[in-house]
Order: sequence, then structure tokens, then C-alpha cells
Amino acid sequence: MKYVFSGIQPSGSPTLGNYVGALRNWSLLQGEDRFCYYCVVDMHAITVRQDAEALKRRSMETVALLIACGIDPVKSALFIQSQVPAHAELSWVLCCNTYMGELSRMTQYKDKCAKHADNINAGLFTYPVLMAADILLYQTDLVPVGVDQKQHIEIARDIAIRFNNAYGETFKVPEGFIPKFGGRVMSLQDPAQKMSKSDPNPNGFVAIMDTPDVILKKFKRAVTDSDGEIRYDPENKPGVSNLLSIYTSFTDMSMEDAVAAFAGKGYGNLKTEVAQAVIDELTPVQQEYKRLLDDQAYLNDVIQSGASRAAKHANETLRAVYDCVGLHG
Ligand code: ATP
Ligand code: LTN
Repeated sequence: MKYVFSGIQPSGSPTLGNYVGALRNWSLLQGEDRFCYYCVVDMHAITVRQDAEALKRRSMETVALLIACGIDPVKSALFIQSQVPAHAELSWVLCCNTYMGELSRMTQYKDKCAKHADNINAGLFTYPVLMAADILLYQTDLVPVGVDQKQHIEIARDIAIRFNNAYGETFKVPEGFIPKFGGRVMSLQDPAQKMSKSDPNPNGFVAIMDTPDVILKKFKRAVTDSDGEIRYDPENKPGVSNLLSIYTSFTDMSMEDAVAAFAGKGYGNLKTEVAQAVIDELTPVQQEYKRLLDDQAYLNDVIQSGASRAAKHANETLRAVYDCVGLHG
């Protein structure tokens, strides 16, 4: 059996970037010979100040969204991080086996410090260790994420290798799973920046829950260039290339076929076609999400059963780790 693990923070409303870079693959990776653990990482979210009630509500909304995006809570374990204490427990042991130097090189840490200069807390610094604990608890083979998480997967691998060398084979060394196109969906307003749900300009991102009108409007306003030719060239034509790569992700077309289909057409046509492909796929997701939110009893059952399945596997690894380092547990 192969194991898949991934996590999403319940902060803000998820975007097309989250969908294409991660969520879509989460559902596609569910298969006969793989068991998937999908986690709403609320403990990661508190590295940035949160309103308590809003955080609880958004964690449940994120669970509903994951199911609406095709995650089957019977096939996979879908759970909330804070309900499985082994994550925090392993994180402490791993913190004692991680160097300050390697953590201070993390680009997400540097970015977040710049964004939240009034709250540079220790949790922001040890964030990648908690993420390594998430992954390593489940003897994970594959971690489906967007490009921005590559450095965090690398440090999780380094921590696993170092621990195995020091204490004997304890952890599987995980691999990242990053899509070829769509691993880094760019902002519609500034195609040099990644699309981010925390972008203060809402025209930069499309939220999965945006209405069809809003989605169309945001794509129509997308920044392109002035040469008028539709081709894939991320360096010289970042805006158009971003639209093309979103289009291929939503239509399952190859980049070659997509470029051929738009030959001789204008940017206006590209924008409306991309918007339509996105609307077609997101409409049923939105309907299912709304239906699920009305069924809190079902969502509660899902997270309780997800947490108990996850805890069983996580506690096995944690016991082995405690034994290695000499803790009683
Ligand atoms: P923000 O967009 O506010 O920076 P985040 O990066 O913290 O949010 P999460 O919700 O924690 O986002 O990310 C969930 C998954 O979505 C991760 O695997 C991440 O790599 C992926 N992801 C986030 N933004 C993008 C993007 N623009 N393109 C592709 N994948 C993305
Ligand atoms: N750091 C990730 C979210 C995350 C995650 C994980 C992803 C926390 N734990 C484990 C994959 C595996 C983010 O900010 N996108």
C-alpha cells in the first residue's frame, strides 16, 4: 500500500491556485493501491492571528469543500489536524532534530515575516517542522502540493533522512507530487506573483466560490500583453501563458492542442473560453459545497471517523519515535 498525505490551511477562501495546484490532484490520487490522508491544518493557521470562532467555522467549511472537490471520506481519511494530537507531539521531537540554520533559509518564513512584521512568532519559524511531522507520521510516499511548497517537502525529507541515520530506519522518505502545468497559478493582475487568497486585490485571484459573473469579470480584466499572439512562453508572455495553463488544467487538453485551438484568435476569446471552462467545472463543486454545509451532522461524522483512522496510523509511528529517542510516551 502506498500512502498519500496533504494539507490545506483553513485561512481565507481557497482559490483556483489551490484547486489546480493541489485539490484537484488530491481527488485524482485516490485509488485502489493508495490510501490518502487529507488534513485541514488548523494548527498551521494559528501562526497568523485568527479569530477563534471564524477559524472553527472555516475548518468545517474547508472539510465540506474538500468533499465537494471529490474527496471521498470513505476511501480516504479526511480530518482536522488539531484532533490528532500526534502531530504536535511528533513536531516537538523533530524540532529537537532540526537546525535553526536550515529553518532560517525557508522562503515562506521570510515572506511571512515581511507580511506580518508585528507578529513574528516562534511558530512561524518552526512551521516547516510541524509540516514535516504531518507528513512523516503516515509513512507517506507522495505529497501532492503546489510549487510553493517544494522547499518544505525538501526539509521534511532532510529531517527524515537525518533521523533515520541517527536512530535507525523510522520514517519513509516522502516525494513531492507537483503538477507539470498549474503547479504555480499566477495572479490575474500581476502574473509575476503567485495567485494568493490573501491578495488584497480581489481581481488577482478567482475564489472557488466566486459566482459565474464574477469569474467571467475577473478573467476579462486579466493582465496580458500587447503583442496579440496566443502562445505558451511563461518568460516573455506570463499573463497569456498563465491563462493557457489554467485552460489546459480545466479541459485536460495538452498545451500543444490548446495553443493550436486558439491559433489566429484574440485575447478576448481566450479569456472567455478559460472563464467558461472554469465555470463549467466549478458550478457543480459550488452546489455540492452548499448542500454539504447544511448537513453539519454528516460533516461531524466525517471528521470524527477521519481523525480516528488517522490517529491509529499516526500513533504507531509516534510510539516508534518515542522509543528511539528514549521517551516513555
Ligand atoms: P495563500 O494563497 O494565502 O498564500 P497558501 O499558499 O498558504 O495560501 P494553502 O491553502 O495552505 O495556501 O495551500 C494549499 C495548497 O495549494 C498547497 O499545496 C499549495 O502549494 C497550493 N497552492 C497555493 N497557491 C497556489 C498557486 N497559486 N498555484 C498552485 N498551487 C497553489
Ligand atoms: N504548508 C502548506 C500546508 C501544509 C501541508 C502539510 C501540505 C501543512 N502541512 C503537509 C502538504 C503536506 C501550505 O501552506 N500550503
